[in-house]
Amino acid sequence: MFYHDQLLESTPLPHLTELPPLGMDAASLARDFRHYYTYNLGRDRHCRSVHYAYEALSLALRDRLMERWKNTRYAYDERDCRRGYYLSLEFLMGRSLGNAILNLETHEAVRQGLYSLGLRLEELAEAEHDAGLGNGGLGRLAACFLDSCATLALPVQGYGLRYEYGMFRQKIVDGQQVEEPDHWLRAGNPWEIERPEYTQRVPFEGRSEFYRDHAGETRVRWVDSRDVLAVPYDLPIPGFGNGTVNTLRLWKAAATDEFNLGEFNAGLYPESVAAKNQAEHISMILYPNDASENGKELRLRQQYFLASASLQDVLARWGGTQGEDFSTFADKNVFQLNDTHPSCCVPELMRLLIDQHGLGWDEAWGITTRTMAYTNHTLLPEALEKWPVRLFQRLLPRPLEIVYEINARFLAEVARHWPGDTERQRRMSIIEEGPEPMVRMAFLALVGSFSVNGVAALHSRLLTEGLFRDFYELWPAKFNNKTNGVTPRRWLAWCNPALARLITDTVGQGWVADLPQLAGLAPRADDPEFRQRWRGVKQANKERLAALVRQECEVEFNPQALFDVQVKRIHEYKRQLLNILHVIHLYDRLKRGDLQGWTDRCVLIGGKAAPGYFMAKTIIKLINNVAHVVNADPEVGSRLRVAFLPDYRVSAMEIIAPGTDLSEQISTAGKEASGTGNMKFMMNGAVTIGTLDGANIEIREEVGAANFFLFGMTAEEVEQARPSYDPAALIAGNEELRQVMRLLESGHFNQFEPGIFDPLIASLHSPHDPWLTLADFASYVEAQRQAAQAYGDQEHWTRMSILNSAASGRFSTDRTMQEYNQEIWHLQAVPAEPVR
Ligand code: 26W
Repeated sequence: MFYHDQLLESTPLPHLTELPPLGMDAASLARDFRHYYTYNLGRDRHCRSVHYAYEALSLALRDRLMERWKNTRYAYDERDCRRGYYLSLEFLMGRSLGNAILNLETHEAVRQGLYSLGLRLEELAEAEHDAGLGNGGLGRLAACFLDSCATLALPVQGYGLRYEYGMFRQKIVDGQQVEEPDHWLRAGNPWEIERPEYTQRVPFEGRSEFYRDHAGETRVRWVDSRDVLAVPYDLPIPGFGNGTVNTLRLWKAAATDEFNLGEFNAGLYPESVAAKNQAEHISMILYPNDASENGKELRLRQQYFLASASLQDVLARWGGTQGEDFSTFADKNVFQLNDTHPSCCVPELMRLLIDQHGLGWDEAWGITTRTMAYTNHTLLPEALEKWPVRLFQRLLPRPLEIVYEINARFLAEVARHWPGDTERQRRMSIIEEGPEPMVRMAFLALVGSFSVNGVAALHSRLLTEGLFRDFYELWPAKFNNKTNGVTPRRWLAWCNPALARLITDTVGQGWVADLPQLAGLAPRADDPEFRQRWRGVKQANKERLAALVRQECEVEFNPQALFDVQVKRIHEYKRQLLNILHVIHLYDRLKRGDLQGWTDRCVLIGGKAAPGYFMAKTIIKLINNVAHVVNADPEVGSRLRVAFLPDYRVSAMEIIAPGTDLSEQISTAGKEASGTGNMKFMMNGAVTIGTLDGANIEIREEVGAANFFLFGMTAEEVEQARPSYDPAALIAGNEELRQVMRLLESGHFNQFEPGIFDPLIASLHSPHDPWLTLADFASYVEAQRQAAQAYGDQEHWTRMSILNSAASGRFSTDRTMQEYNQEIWHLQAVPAEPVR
């Protein structure tokens, strides 16, 4: 018998009775800490590594989560409730320790318990490695969603991949990005629980064949496949102060035993090890591409692996209680697809229901299209996933047959709706024809789902007008908007304790789970004494940020200056280049002695470039070179400082957002689906300088135009301007821009590296620049001038800062999740039995 089968043999333990609840007081926590430190980790007072102290505390807290986790599961099982599943190739969880402490509401007890042992929580928390299992916004959104679902006691489970290597670590060497592998599991992960007894088997390759079943029916089976095992690792997802602990289940790929044995028996030892390696590669690395799809075979393997393992897991649980009766399956389950990445779920659920469970096509299709819902996160054409049919055929022969059948039936519907419109059929086909036919994953997700949503109002509207227009005409009721949010637990209560305290002193503590209560701060914006306290908190947070910049960048930021921050993935559409052009303009002003209305400013830019994205890497190099020149210039002094923060990640943002004055959200209108960093900054009292793009529009509506620095063209204006975009004329017509371009082109920032910025310069000059960078330069500089002036009046600025926090209530993922639930999922909240 094989290892995993053995684990499935069930041996119930009827005599295993409940244990008494664990103490939440400082003494109990300290006792358990010592227990783990001494017996489990085998360390003593001579051990110098803070890591083990972090681990001991994590294990002690995990025990507390475990009790609640079990109660939550019991509550869901007893109620036999309808459940939701959030499927995502990315979960950017960051650190778990602080989150557990906050959501268990045990901060004070932990602090005291550690104090009795001579330890400081901050130091221990710093020892935790970020779980960087995501690229950027889409992955972090998934993490915030899980936090909110648990807080709302919604029975939602996450499904993802347990990448051995997460998002690469970014080093800056000579101003350039260098990537290093992020072996985040090296020191072990106290938050995960391996559950090999729920291992699933995922087929690849082989072929499909017809056969006759016992009843004489013709059926299809997938044969000669090379299977890979999916081993689940569960992470606890605690709700805030409500006793709920949900699950994030991450799959690790493992070779099957047979696979190994077959090769071993043939005497092919090295080959068998190689085969094992190949299987295990599937969950080895996170693809570090944000918004550009690169068509790698391994990526499709990852996607199918997640889809198949997760669906089999859900079906296995279903079978455990309902047997082969699927009549109520769609009433009890709903799957939310995080972008197209898990959209193999559509053909895979069909395959499992038809081939494995004997359902007919129509019944299976009814179930699939009543359980799948799809969220789109981008309009950029280069980010839309398409897989070559040939690759699909080789890797996933049986799912491809099902895709063909789905498409044939779908195109028949299109033909009925628009008789004779073959052009429309061609446009809408799931299979894109051409020399290399492709599977269009977005269309597959669209056809297979009952709900399709964008992530901000503008984005959702643009989807129905552009990319998905035909589908919108066919099925208008499928389309809806769900504006993103962020969790106020991590992004305010945890990361900004001083502000959290001030807010709680002012409006009470209810805001942590009901963010609109922050509106109670607004009247206090007119109170000078309150403004002073608010400013004091911001000042202390700026000092904390300045310390980070000093340590990571060796640049000195003066906390009296305006902290102007842009942190996000580096991409041309996000226009970090526009930001740096403004910095060059400020530098030019200082050199010319133009100090009229000057405000001292510290500019911080951070973010990772996809390793293969040459332009993004060149932008990083330019930022670093400009920083170098500006910071070294004695004529500039402390009036202007520029730094590029290496290795931007979740835990860095926890220091950055609280210490920021001005939040840069400057994408070309119509390109940023939503943005979520914009919301974190707003919550922490930063004022936004931004375009009418993504959720910026809604942020400005909430806070009012007077408390937002708006600039640039609208999405409509961008599309209108495109054909006649004339950068040469813009440069000729603007003395400040001319001067900036002159400095850049003179090689002032690359004296010993001739020509390195030519590609950036050329893109700025190109009438075909897709991001119309120079079109918004003049209005950007004007908005920046207004921001500088506003900052000069500290009372006025503080008022704006307070009003931004006060108006951020809508941007909690609690609201977002309530909307998903009311309009898409229709789940009942199921509170867990409290532990006492
Ligand atoms: C296939 C490779 C790939 C990888 C990532 C394609 C596309 C992506 C996404 C564009 C990544 C992403 O993070 N999108 C962001 O999603 C956020 C959450 O909805 C939004 O706030 C951002 O605007 C959007 O860029």
